Amino acid sequence: MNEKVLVTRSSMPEFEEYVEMIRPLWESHWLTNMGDYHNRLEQGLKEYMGVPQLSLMVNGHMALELTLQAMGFPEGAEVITTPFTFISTTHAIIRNKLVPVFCDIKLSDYTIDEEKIEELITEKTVAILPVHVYGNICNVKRIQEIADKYNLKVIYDAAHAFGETVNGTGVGNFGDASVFSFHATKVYNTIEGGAITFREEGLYKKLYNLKNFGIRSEEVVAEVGANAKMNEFCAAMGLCNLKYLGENIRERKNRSEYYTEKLGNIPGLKLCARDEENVTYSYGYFPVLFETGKYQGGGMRDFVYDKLREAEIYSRKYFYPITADAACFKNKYKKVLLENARYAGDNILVLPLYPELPYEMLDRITEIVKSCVLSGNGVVE
Ligand code: T4K
Repeated sequence: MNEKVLVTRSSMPEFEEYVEMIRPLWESHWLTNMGDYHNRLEQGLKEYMGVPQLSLMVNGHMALELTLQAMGFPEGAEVITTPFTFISTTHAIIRNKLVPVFCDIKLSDYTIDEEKIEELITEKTVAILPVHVYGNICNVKRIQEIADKYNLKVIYDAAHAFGETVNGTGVGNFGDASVFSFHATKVYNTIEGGAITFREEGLYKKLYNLKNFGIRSEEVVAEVGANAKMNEFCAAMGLCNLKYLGENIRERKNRSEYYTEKLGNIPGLKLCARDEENVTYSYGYFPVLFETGKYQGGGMRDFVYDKLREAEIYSRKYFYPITADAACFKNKYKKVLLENARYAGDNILVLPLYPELPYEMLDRITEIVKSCVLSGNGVVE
């Protein structure tokens, strides 16, 4: 019980199972560049996610970058996006020489406030890039209506929503494309990895070329691509982990429900509702909002974070600061009121959650959280 507890812990198959999986690589010597495991995993994931097209990538970030590149937007075009996300989402826009236009979020589920999108659209807008943050699904219907009205592309950052469905439809079917992360910290990991799902058949070839330097043949390089291919060791890990995904998500769900039981009725604490009946969640994160009643602070959140650290429990402030306030581009882009996003960034703490997290540890964590809140320390007046 005295071991450090981190916010998450990578899910891994049995050592022997992985070793058996990679053994053939010592015979084939084929280690990367769209090998057999890469192709098998693309097929397996397409089936698991119920999507028509899927392209595997080296990580979620490159998947975002190359999706934007594949859309062929002109330099300086604007992309409406959420600032309440991991920095990767915003970086991918800027690294494509596009301009992020930040839109505030809803405090009900922390996803982009679809009713604030239209007022941000200009003649330069080409796309909307929302995030299914913490696995909470955006209002995909309304976002599509807006996109159709203004002829915009919709690219979902679905890094947190792998394996989720809405009314039985895999989350990767919404918008023009959805991007997933299979990083070691995710519900499903390929060590490092990611994927793009989409409908348009032609996009598969485009992405295939872009992830392989833009090479068409031994002597022809037709465009400036990147190296974003998933290697065989990562694909092998992905094939192994796919088998245990159901069990993994069940264990996460049980622990989420246990947290909710323990922390559900405490004044000043707001949990993320996982009660949309038509949604199957994958329980990647357990965010808790410490309500200060003020649009400032982080008082109680930071206090709890410190108290947990004293007990060697490492929660995380996902996502503080919001990406619009990142030191590398603060104040560089259009100023928009981002009240809710800053409030969430200042007051949310993500508690440890992973399949093997012992229930005694959940008791310990919830007791510390409860005692901080009930003692009232750290509240911003
Ligand atoms: N879009 C969104 C919305 C995202 O959240 C992300 C990634 C992306 C795009 C980009 O996808 P990728 O290019 O990463 O595939 C972590 C992850 O590195 C990052 O993947 C993730 N989002 C982000 C939310 O969290 P850090 O800086 O917090 O990671 P780190 O190293 O502090 O790890 C957190 C905890 O995870 C550790 O305390 C223990 C555990 N862990 C970590 C590693 C690296 C393991 O158990 N095993 C490991 O190998 O960013």
